[in-house]
Amino acid sequence: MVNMNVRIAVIGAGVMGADHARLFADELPHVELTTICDASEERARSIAEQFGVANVMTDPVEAATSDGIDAVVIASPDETHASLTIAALRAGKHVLCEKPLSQSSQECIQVMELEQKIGARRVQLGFMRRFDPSYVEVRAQLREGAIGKAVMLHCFHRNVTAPANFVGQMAITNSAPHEFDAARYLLDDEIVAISVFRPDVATVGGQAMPVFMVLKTAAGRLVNVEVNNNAGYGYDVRAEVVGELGSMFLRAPVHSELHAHQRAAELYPTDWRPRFAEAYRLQNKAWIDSIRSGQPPAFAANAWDGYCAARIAEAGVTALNSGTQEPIVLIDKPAFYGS
Ligand code: ISE
Repeated sequence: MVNMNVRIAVIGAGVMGADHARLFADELPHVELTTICDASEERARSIAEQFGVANVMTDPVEAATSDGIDAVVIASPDETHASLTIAALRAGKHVLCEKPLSQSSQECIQVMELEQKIGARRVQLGFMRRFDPSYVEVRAQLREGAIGKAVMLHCFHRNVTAPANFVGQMAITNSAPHEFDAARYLLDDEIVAISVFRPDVATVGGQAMPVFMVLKTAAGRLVNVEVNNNAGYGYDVRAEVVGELGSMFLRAPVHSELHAHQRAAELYPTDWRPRFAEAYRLQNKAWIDSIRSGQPPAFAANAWDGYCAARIAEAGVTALNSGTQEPIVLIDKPAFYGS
């Protein structure tokens, strides 16, 4: 479909669904945003009106399989991602699925099996950080040997407040998968074990208390990940890779600096959209380009990456409950997903 517009349905009209709709309607060429679907017709209609979209639907399976679309963005609640991906694949659609692909690695295997049966890579996963200029640059520098062999990675991931539906383990199953994928992507290494700790003194956050994870990689690197969904002060994601010859920090874009009352300050966004605005734009552009060209984007996350993140999260939940280090055993990587 090299010369054609890609006809898209967005499923889920929450924060991310609305942002995807905006990107496809206002920022990206070669797209026809035809449908917005949400369980709440009112919410779907409001996004559709905002971006001039013709169809409003409330049944996600109908939206994912409808004749009038080529591709579907799945931004509905986490537990619906895999089944909607499967429905869309069976109907011959391309899929951009928000993370996680599933909270069950078994379901990710079902998606991979179906994709292999179809014989074409049709699923891109919304690990948008792979497109973020800071992650791209750090990865490139690492590969060029700028800091020698990478031995440790420190990550932290903070939200202002956890959404009301957040329970304790969602720090691991919903937020941390970004870190799991970023670690695999930056280090080019698989995660083989995880331990999860919680600070006993923390009192803010109720069920959604901070978690502190230590991951081991196949090559013997160490990665620590703090997820704190009630940090209060702003959306703040950072990382430092420590190599044998130096270290590299990821940097968030800074657009201004406030000077007042004898202080200088940088402003924090209230959620991830401003921090990763360029990453989302580049991710969605790469997805459209890949559908039009028939070539999967070079470093986008695929169903295998979704499976790996789900396995790590599953092991993380077990480790949280057991208090012991949990091994992460993966199935053999299908040749279909490259080496
Ligand atoms: C949310 O679902 C996201 O995907 C954000 O990128 C992440 O930072 C946040 O922690 C998640 O809850």
